[in-house]
Amino acid sequence: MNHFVLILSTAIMASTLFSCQNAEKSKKEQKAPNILYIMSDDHGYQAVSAYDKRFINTPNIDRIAEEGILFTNSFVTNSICGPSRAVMLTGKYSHLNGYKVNSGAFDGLQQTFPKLLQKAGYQTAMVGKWHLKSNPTGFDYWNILPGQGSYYNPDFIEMGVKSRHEGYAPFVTTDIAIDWLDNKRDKNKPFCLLLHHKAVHRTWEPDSSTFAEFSGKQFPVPDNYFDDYATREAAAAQKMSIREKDMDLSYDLKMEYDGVKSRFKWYKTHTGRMNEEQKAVWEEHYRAIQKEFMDKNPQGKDLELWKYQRFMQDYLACVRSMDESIGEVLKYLDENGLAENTIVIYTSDQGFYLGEHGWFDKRFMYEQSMRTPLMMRYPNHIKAGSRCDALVQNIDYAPTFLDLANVTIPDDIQGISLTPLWEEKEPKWRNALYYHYYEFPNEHMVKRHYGIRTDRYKLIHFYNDIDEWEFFDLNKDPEEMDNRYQNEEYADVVKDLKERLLRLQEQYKDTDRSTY
Ligand code: SGN
Ligand code: CA
Repeated sequence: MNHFVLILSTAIMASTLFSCQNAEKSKKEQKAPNILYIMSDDHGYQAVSAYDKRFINTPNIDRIAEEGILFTNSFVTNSICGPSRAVMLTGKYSHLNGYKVNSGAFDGLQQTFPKLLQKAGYQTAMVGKWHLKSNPTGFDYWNILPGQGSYYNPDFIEMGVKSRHEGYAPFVTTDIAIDWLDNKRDKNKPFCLLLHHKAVHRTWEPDSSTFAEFSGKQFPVPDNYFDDYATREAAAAQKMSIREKDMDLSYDLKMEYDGVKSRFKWYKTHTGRMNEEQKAVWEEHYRAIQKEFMDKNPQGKDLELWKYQRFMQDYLACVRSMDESIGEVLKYLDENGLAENTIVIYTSDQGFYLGEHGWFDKRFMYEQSMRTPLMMRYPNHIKAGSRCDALVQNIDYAPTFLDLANVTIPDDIQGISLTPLWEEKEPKWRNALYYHYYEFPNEHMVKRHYGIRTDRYKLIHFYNDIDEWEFFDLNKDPEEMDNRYQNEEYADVVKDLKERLLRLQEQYKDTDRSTY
């Protein structure tokens, strides 16, 4: 019935044409599709094997891309948790949806895509990490983790009622989602389910099923791990270094037994919610690592490298469990005849540094945190194995979901539907992205900044207690080590980018200079 012409998307310089493939079925002919929107927390694309095979194999997440489309240039507008979630719900930048930093409460009275889908006859549900303080609105069912949530035996708040769930967060979250799909929804209506994981957020407490795989495993160290931040004043001022005390031996890396008593204070942070059996397995695992650490007693650079490996082991172990839990929900769709008419999306609330520039965490407009994984599967509509290089951003998710559900996209939504990227041969597309980060002064001390990114260049202005411009030629300097803002050779390019940046600020209505 359906056949497709696959044209791999290619970013054409000086042009805005992208094409990923053609689809034949018109939206009108379709039965309203279900939407399963899976999102993790802090999952950098470097730890998704569909993007990068150096660190971990993630077969279940990759399956979504293999059977659908992988977006190779996917970005956020403000690389921090709550704000990113608010952008995704509203399709609007932080200055318009009102949620600029991780504090205060999201204004749940405003328009969101779940509300619009609900109005159009969808059953809507939100399960897992929410992190927006106010109670979810626009959902027929919600069952959320309080705040950041816990890895072990997490509490969940089901429609206002809190209870403890035995088990490990990714699996518990998936079980709750499957229970809603199986038993709680109205099966006569299409559904939109937001399945949002707490994993893989700090402080990376792995499930014991992963201990064997990651114990002592060594990973390639990024070339710029020992970055000295020359030419980048704001980068030098951050407090998110693995090498420095920002990454703590006990709090983050769990070295807190025998002989390191002063650090013992964090033991409860990790084990406080565990039952006796979980605690015993955990202690056995970390005591052995600590013994080896104390015998070796690494110092200086050796210690900085040891910290990188220790961090990666726990971070990737959390990725492993989350990937497995995603396999479970995909299997549920397969086994219940839901795979074909359900659009599955995988993304993260933002990217994450895995040692690049010596860092963990996110926030900066540099590549590892401005980017976020994005893939979608929609059998019979998106051809398996498609890739798309167009510049896409998390403001685009809301209009995409509405479009796929054949619901009118309100004019005040700032993003654009991604559907032309696989439905049209030569869709017109944007050629630059706008970014604005606000959370300063705060933990990790990343200064406020805004900027523009094109397919080749990036221009950033750090402001507030600093006035620094940074400019990068991503073709020549993909690691963003060399701020060429003062370089005469690029004077015209910088001038042009500054004009385009102003135009983007006007287009996105971020023009109130009293706020930045
Ligand atoms: C916590 C973390 C930070 C992290 C923020 C924001 N510290 O405060 O490292 O940057 O969350 O993360 S922790 O000690 O509590 O782990 S976000 O993804 O929720 O925005
Ligand atoms: Ca996050």
